[in-house]
Amino acid sequence: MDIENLSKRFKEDGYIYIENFFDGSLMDSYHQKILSHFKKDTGYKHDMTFIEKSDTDVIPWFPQLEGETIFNIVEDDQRLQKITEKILGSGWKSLYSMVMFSNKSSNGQAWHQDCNPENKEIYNLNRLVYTMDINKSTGGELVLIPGSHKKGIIPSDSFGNEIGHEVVIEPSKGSLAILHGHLWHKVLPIHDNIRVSTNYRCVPSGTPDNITDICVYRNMMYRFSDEKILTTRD
Ligand SMILES: O=C(O)CCC(=O)C(=O)O
Ligand SMILES: [Fe+2]
Repeated sequence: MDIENLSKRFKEDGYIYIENFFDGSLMDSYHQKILSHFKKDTGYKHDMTFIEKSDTDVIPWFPQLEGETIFNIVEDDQRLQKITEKILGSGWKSLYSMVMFSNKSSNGQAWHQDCNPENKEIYNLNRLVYTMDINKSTGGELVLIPGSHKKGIIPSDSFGNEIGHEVVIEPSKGSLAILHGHLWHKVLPIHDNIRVSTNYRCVPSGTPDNITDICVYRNMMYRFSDEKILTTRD
């Protein structure tokens, strides 16, 4: 693993994507845990206004907070820690792991930034782990605009559909995607299977823990903690 090159690419593009990073049988164990959790609990955790306005169809689950220790294995992976340290510098810290579950035929996630890009130095990192193959036939591909983490707030709807050069990623089982929290990204609609991804979020030293409380969409800024639309954008 060429850490220098990976971190250079991250600085330029705002993301890195590596296939076959994690062991397939570990991914299978994760996937089984995730499926059995959501068999019991597929109720929505977000309120309906959010789902409608944000066009985001995701049910979160925080397995480590519920004592699912198998999810520590990715967290403790030395290679992952090395890349993270290279990108974020010393003193970075993990926030939590969050599984994101989407039902079949659901909308995916609209264009967004995970946190407010107002201050370039204050951001979170998404470390996404894929426990299943996601591709054109399953739907749910990850779409992003390379370099957009340096471009400030994502254009509002009135700007039109072309907001930059899109890269479509079809994450395979065992792959790792690392995304800067200011990167413009979305998840395409899901076809006839469920979709799962697991996000090990972390932050540079000195970043507030609630950094991702405010999410930026093309039509609004939204605060999760009190389910409030902070600004409507047109
Ligand atoms: O599930 C994915 O592929 C990306 C989800 C996402 O937008 C995020 O974790 O910030
Ligand atoms: Fe995101």
